[in-house]
Amino acid sequence: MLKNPMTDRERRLKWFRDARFGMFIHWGLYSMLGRHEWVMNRERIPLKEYEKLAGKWQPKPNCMRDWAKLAKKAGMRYMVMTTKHHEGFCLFNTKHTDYNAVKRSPGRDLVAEYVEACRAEGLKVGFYYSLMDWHHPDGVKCMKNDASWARFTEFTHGVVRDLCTNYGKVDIMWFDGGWPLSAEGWRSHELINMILDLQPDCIINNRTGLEGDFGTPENRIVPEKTRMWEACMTFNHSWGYTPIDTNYKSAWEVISMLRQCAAGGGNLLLNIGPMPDGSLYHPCDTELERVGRWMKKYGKSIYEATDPMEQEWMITGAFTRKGDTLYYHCNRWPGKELAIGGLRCKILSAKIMGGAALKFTQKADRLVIKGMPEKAPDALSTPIELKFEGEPRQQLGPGHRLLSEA
Ligand code: H79
Repeated sequence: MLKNPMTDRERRLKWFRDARFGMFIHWGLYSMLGRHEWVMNRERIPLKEYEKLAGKWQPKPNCMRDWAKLAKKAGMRYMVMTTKHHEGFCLFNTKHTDYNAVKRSPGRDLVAEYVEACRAEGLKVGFYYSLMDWHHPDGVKCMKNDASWARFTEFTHGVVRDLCTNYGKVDIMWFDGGWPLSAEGWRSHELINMILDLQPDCIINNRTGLEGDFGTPENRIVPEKTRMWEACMTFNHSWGYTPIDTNYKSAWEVISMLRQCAAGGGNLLLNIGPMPDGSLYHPCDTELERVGRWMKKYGKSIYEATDPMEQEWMITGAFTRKGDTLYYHCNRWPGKELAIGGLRCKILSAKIMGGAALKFTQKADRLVIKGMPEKAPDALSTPIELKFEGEPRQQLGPGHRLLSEA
């Protein structure tokens, strides 16, 4: 049995529910190869050859400060960094394996530097940890051999204990790679009890084989209705640094993802795979700065507007809601007039968020906002704030979708 009941879960989740936006960092030996974090597996690189990378990594000292500064600027409120990905290389010191950044290269505790950088910017600290391990001699054998299994789970629990003991407060433990064991195999109940003993405020994701504190849809934004969730999304299509994968998301798309997450009451954990030396790269840096400038102006319509409401798909935008207020995030500006169908509640006022009042007509289920500027005040998305008499609802026509799926 877990020591902490649901009520405690809500207490621990409180900051996370309000945080909305976080930075995911995938950084490890694979960053040096630049062909996706699965490169060792996909290219079947022999372990002995791959291990050589562990002697060659020389990131710039404290490069994480730039990540944390960018995260802060973008309006993010927490970070999650790979302390160990599937490759098995630990970015921190631990007595349980010398395949780590302190005992090999760069001879520094990269997790300690990361934690310091997060704290300096006032960001919450998340640790990603891959249970799956392609380096540990028992990482695969543990499936079939009891002695192997015993060693590997001891190793896993020992390393997680180190992470939860040596770096002060840890706000999120983000597990991944449950293969090849089950919750029982990983002794996940015990693992979670240990984490909460050491870190009573920590939240833990749902990838230990147990339900955890929040869901983690990966590379898709699918809200969960009965609990907190966080969509993790890539900037291109890789998590680790992969410069040959150049199809980057734009600020426009990031803002659209943020709106979808907010509308469904969840968070967006947006990934960057820094370069091997720790540098951020183009265009992630500039796109995130654009997102940050937008969030400064319009953040309230994202951070605070997470009340559920069903809505229809529209080409001109989509809603977030806070009580009696709707924010229509207009990301394809229609020109001087904007028409929205299906809103049955009486509208009291309309304005461009932070700007001038707008005129409107409302006849039955057709609302037409008038006198808008010809060009979008903000091409990334201009939220139009609509106040209603009571809680607004949109009556759905055929082909409707949930607000959160729109
Ligand atoms: O850390 C990131 C991924 O490496 C990890 N989770 C995120 C957060 C992840 N591990 N497994 N998976 C995701 C699902 C497996 C996907 C696969 Fe593939 C499809 C493995 C092989 C084919 C993606 C595409 C990875 C390699 C090629």
